[in-house]
Amino acid sequence: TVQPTREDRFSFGLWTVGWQGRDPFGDASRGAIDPVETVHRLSDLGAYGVTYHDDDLVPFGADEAERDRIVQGFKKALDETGLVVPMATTNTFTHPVFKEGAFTTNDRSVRRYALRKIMRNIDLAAELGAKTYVFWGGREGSESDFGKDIGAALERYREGIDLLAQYVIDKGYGMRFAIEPKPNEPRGDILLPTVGHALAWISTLEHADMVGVNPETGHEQMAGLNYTHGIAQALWQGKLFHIDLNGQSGVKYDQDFVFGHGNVLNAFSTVDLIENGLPGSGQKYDGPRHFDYKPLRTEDLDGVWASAEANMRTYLLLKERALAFRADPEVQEALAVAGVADLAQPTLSEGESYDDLLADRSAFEDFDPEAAAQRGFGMVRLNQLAVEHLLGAR
Ligand code: 3MF
Ligand code: MG
Ligand code: MG
Ligand code: MG
Repeated sequence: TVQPTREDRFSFGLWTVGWQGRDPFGDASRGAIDPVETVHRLSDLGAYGVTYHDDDLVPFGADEAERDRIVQGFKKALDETGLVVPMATTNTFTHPVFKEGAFTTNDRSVRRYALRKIMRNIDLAAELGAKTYVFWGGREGSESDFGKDIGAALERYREGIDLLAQYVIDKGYGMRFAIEPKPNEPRGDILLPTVGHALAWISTLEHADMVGVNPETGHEQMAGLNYTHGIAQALWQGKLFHIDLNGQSGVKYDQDFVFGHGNVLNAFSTVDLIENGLPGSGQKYDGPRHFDYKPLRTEDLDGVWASAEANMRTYLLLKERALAFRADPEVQEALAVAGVADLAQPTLSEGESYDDLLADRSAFEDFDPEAAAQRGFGMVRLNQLAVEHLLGAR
């Protein structure tokens, strides 16, 4: 069935359906949507969660009384619908104060202001029950290789995230952090541009254990990378804390299409990985299926809600196909021919040392590389079976 339910754990950012279509060349093509309406509409469509940036919910610069009024209204909508807030994040990119960065701007006073803005929203996120706090450093970067000391920037990023992690620990909020990599846009180059860069940097943190990643489909594909591989590595390292699903068509601007509208074969392997996990280690992602997309600028408000539904339908259709693919005996046979499960077997036997390997003549002296090179792995057939399942031909 392609009817989304709460058990599917689909979530959307307020900023996704709320995008008014403003782009670098054009004005807004739609009006604003009240977050309270978004909560109700998402609930009606079968989503289970809603996420937000501080400024999506409470406009930047609103006074305390206004903030309080908006938050109470939002909470009431959550209570009425049963929608949850699994994740929250901070806008440290829209206001021009952040034009040179937030955690990593050369201006120390802005770095201090950014930390305060984030701490303020972390308090609210805790109150709303968010378990994951995302950091997308859209303005952390540069257009000039001479205008930024990259080492110092990475230090300041580390200082900031470690400080916030300590804050969350001291407050007992029980939250985890997820860094969202992106190669570029809006900055010419953004720091922590890919999942790999982020994972390497996270390992230097004082509170590395509570920091993972939030990979976005389009962001990895903008760098020409394989999203499924990226989330697989994060999962394998125990760092896949959250995901941003959407569509992207190759190395271009950040398209934020509906999930699957773009590289649909990679979307298929993404859903296969999320739903079936890593077969070798049994590791499986168990967080929200979060969509970070933008309804096309061509759509009216009805089109906005139809596009939200499209993300969930595509996901559920791909899930159906992924289960059928795995259950198909011909696929299982093709997987065996390819030797996919064999890779889970360690290269050395239990207790075997490198001395044993050196003594094993069958591994080298008597090994016939020419004969081994004759093997066909049948990867094209396997891929074709995937395509045929994807197209509903099997
Ligand atoms: C930008 C993004 C961001 C992040 C968000 C945190 C505005 O390309 O993807 O959305 O996802 O800031 O979740
Ligand atoms: Mg994005
Ligand atoms: Mg994107
Ligand atoms: Mg995103």
